[in-house]
Amino acid sequence: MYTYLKTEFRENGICVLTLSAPKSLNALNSALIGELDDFLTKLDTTATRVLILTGDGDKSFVAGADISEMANLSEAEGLAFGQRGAEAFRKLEDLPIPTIAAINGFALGGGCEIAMACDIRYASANARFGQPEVGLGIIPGFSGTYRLPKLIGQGMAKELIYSGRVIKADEALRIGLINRVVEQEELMPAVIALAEQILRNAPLAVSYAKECINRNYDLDRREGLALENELFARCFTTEDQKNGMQAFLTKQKVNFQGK
Ligand code: CO8
Repeated sequence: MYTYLKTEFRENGICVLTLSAPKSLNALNSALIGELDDFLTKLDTTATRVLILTGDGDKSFVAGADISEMANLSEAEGLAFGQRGAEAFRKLEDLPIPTIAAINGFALGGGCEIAMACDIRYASANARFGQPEVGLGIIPGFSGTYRLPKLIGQGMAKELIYSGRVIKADEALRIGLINRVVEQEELMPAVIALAEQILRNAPLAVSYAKECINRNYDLDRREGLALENELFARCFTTEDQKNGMQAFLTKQKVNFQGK
């Protein structure tokens, strides 16, 4: 159904979404971005409870936006291209389920930006990160100037964006851009293991926690604390809370239903 996306829906509620444009190291062309937007709009987040995003092959996660498509854009076309990507990434970030980027190689420019729109980032040891846009005469256009400083702080974000320096996975880990580094063959098993650990928890509680953290982008301290209070209280309307606490008190195992 899609040209640039491969989807694998597993029975346990994990979906692995692979971005696939192998001839350009999975660069984000506008058709791929359109497919991604369509996929995210239609994704059933009741059936799918964790989304894993990765790149095709063992060399590149996403090598950025497609430079051949951008080379001759006008200002209006640049605006439209940037908006399409940013909107798709915002949909990814706003999904009510956890998302994990399995970064299996280059994550440059738009590749680093799409990884940052995921909740959690695991990378293989061969992964490389950077925002090399200024070397092409542009700036990050898929929300990198917004998300990178939030993740790693302004000073480090400015250094990476102004210099365009490409960093290795161990440095990305050290500065907090990613959560974990493993060998390439261990990447998907490690990501799946994390997804399965998340799946053992109450789906609504996980979703409320994500909502609190994400909405803090837009809220001041008082509003952020009030939102947590509200969603914490809402947990007590769920069967999962009753079953989870009852199971603890009676030393039983719990099977959360997401209700
Ligand atoms: N776009 C298009 N094609 C690409 C891209 C890309 N981003 N990256 C790689 N390719 C292509 C190459 O042109 C090459 O094609 P061909 O075989 O036809 O010559 C093929 O993929 C393989 O690449 P290389 O031969 O270069 O492979 P290497 O192993 O030598 O190098 C690198 C790998 C280091 C990843 C190198 O390809 C590279 O530097 N790529 C570009 C990385 C980059 O600068 N990315 C940032 C792009 S800008 C961006 O993402 C901005 C996002 C916001 C846009 C908003 C727009 C308004």
